[in-house]
Amino acid sequence: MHGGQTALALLLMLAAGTLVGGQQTKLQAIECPFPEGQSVASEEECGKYTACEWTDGRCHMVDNVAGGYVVDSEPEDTGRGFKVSLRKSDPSVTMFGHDESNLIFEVIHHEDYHLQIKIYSADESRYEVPVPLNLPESPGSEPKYSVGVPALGDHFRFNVTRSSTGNTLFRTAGPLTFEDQFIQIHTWLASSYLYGFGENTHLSYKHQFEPRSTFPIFARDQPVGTDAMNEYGHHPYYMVMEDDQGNSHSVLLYNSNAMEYSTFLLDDGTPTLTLRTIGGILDFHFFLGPTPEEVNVQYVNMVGNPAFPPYWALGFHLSRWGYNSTEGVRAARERMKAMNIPQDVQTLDIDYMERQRDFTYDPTHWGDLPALVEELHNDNVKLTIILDPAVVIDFDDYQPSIRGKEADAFIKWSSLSLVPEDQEPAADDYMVGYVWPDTKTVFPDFLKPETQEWWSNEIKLFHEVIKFDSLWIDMNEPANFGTNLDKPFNWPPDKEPWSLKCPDDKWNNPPYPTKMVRVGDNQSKRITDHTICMTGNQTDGTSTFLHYDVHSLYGWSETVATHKALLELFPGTRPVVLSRSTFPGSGQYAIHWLGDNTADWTHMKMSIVGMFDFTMFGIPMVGADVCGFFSEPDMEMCARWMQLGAFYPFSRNHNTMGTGDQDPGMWPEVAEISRYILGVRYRYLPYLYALFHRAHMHGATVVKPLLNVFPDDLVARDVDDQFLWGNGLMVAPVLKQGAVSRDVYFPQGKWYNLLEGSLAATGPATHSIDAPLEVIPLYVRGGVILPFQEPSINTVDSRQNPFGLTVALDASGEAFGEIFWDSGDGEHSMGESYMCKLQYVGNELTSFIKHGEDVVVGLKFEVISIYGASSNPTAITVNGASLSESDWTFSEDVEVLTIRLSAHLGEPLSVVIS
Ligand code: MIG
Repeated sequence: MHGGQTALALLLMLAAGTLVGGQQTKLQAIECPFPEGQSVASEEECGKYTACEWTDGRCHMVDNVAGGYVVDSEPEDTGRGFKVSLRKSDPSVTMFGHDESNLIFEVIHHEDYHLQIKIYSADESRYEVPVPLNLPESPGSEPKYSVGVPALGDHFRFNVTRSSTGNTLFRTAGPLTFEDQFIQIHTWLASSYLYGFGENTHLSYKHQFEPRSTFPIFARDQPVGTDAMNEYGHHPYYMVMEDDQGNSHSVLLYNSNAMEYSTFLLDDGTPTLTLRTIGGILDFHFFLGPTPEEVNVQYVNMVGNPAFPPYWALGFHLSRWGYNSTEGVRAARERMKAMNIPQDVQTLDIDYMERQRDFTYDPTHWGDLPALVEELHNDNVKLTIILDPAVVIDFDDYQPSIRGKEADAFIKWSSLSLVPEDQEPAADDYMVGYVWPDTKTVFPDFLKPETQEWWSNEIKLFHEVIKFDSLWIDMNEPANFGTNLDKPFNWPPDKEPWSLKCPDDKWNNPPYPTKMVRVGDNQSKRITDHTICMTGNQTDGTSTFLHYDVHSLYGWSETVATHKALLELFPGTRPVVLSRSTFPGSGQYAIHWLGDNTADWTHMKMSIVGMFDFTMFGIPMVGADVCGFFSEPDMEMCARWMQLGAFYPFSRNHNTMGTGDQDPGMWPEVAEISRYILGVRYRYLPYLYALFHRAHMHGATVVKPLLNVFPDDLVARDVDDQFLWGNGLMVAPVLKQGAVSRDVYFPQGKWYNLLEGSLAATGPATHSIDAPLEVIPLYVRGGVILPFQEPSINTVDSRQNPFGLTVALDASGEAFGEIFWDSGDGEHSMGESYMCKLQYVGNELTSFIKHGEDVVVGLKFEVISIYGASSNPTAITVNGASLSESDWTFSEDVEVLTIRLSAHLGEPLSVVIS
């Protein structure tokens, strides 16, 4: 803040006044949430809740005067913001009881574009998310916002306003509800351009408001589907584009309890959002951008910039569940090699394990696994293996569990009285469940330092047996089979039925279980379904947590532990941890796949939305199971999916057991298409790598929705069947069965066909584009220089190849780009990396080397293609020397000038065209 100014400068006193009758009528759309869902809505049901009112055939929340809080103090300057006390207006008005009578509303100023608002109990301390955030030590000096609250004695509401435009970013509607296990707040939204929240089964990137749409958030082993479901990760984070200019803000509700959000229109058409959580506090972070890209960067900087993937991880990954033997893997590898399809990573699923126990391999079908690993490594292919978190309760013979028990590494029942009578004595007071192995399991508490050490040690020991390069951590929601049911679906038939059964108490059966109990495969209709009981105790060594609160942090904590373990095992490298469950901050350590999809065209389309969502969440290294996990794709679908998947940042073909092989070598057509399109991917990996460098250093996005690059283009805001790599390469996959063309939207500017160089469109425009099976429409944007390298069968080889530049000129004949290069792995440092800026201005292409000439010794530019070149030059010089006419070709029909040269990357480049 300005010198001398107090933190109260952020405060805008709202005019006194309560809602008048007419306004309240409009708020009838603020529905009263029934634990069983709206299907039970009736006057009688409504009458059970004093916080609800039945009017005109609707059950809605009572108004703010009756149901909310009153401002109970003058604003107090905290130096970093201000706070006011709140008091519940009428203690008899409640949903489920246990209302907090006294709250604190606190505004904390962080950066000029970043403020935090907390609403918490004045009387008791409640759970707050223990995951660290990057917050500045001293605040910015010129906040771009103000926060409005009413004066002492008035009914509490608040709003957040963007100062430059007056746009209202947040403006509470109706009452705030703050009970022990039910917290609810509603806000008007600046527009219906709402994006984000997850991990959910979103059919479109932009959210729907009509009809009302409600999604739960809580980590859950829930495959992809088309209903509104909560899936593996927990990301209560959204963005709104406020106005036609593209001013945007985002909001994180930093809360890890089970929650849900609901989007709907008030009766007057105002887009509105309801947020409900069943624990913790309200802790909001607002980011004011103002562009969507800046919003993204600001958020990602706070939760932690994404990990920098090693170069090889950007290559193609091949995986399946059910190779069933080393021979199965060899057969797939042979198909890849026979067809010359690039591959950098081979992945093994749980079928490599003996009896599906971590840190073992099956001696019968996988007996020569160490030899297979050597074969892969000789081919420069890396190995990823899967680990599940749960370990068997065989405390006599299975060393990892024996050592785990010594370290006291597992989640315990929160009270001895909860330990089931039939629990094996050797399992002490650990919570026992059942997953893939044929005996019961316990669940490591990865929050605990001792558990992290134990895990790291097991990983180290197993690496002495199998020389894996990276780890895939699955089932970390955590998943448990058959919870609350008679027995798990895979329970050994010869054994007495058994399952983990959660007690009937307020944690395992909360009064408001959220919509999650009614969606997806939730057989017991409880929040504990398919996971462990909420009455588990966890600890980070300092505080004790109930699993109820930290459930959604399980995957995050396993990710942190696994990342640490890999760093200890491979010091100075960039660990690759592929995690199914994620939380804000996971992107610093994890890459992510979008879970169990189906070989289905709708799921193929949804994967683009999933990529956009995880870009927002700060986990840009993301992709879906190419060709689908469940069920079998036909040749056409797998070909189309390989084309799309070639542009997922994390590009992996994977499928479930019991289905046919679907690696790209399985169909001659798919093999040919894959060889070609992965060749295009490998060709432009230097560009993708530079984007990941920017993501890691600055929090920039890698895959971008069109709206990130063209925020004032209203059409672009709805486009989620096309995407960009950076701001330069646009991908428009075919997503419909039988289609041999598609409509492509070209935003403002010139767009060239990526590989042919011909002008495809001058936007904004929509064109129908031919796309027979072997074609995926790809474009480069005028104004951009894409570095490339000739492709090879893997990145070890391709990294040795000559470089080239795709120079796509904009309307003024200019283009810009950069190259980032280093060893492709290891701790990232300026000293050991090369960076050059490229520009094409006034018919001259110039490189400006920032650092690292030594890093690119031996690498040369050998070809430069200029798209949009107007005529055949009369002369070209490279670093002062004239080229002979045979060194370039100009194609008049497509206006492409191709120059062959030989110039070291380590020397400044100047190409003058006259
Ligand atoms: O319950 O390890 O999402 O990718 O192939 C299934 C077997 C367990 C779920 C993962 C999937 C993996 C599968 N796993």
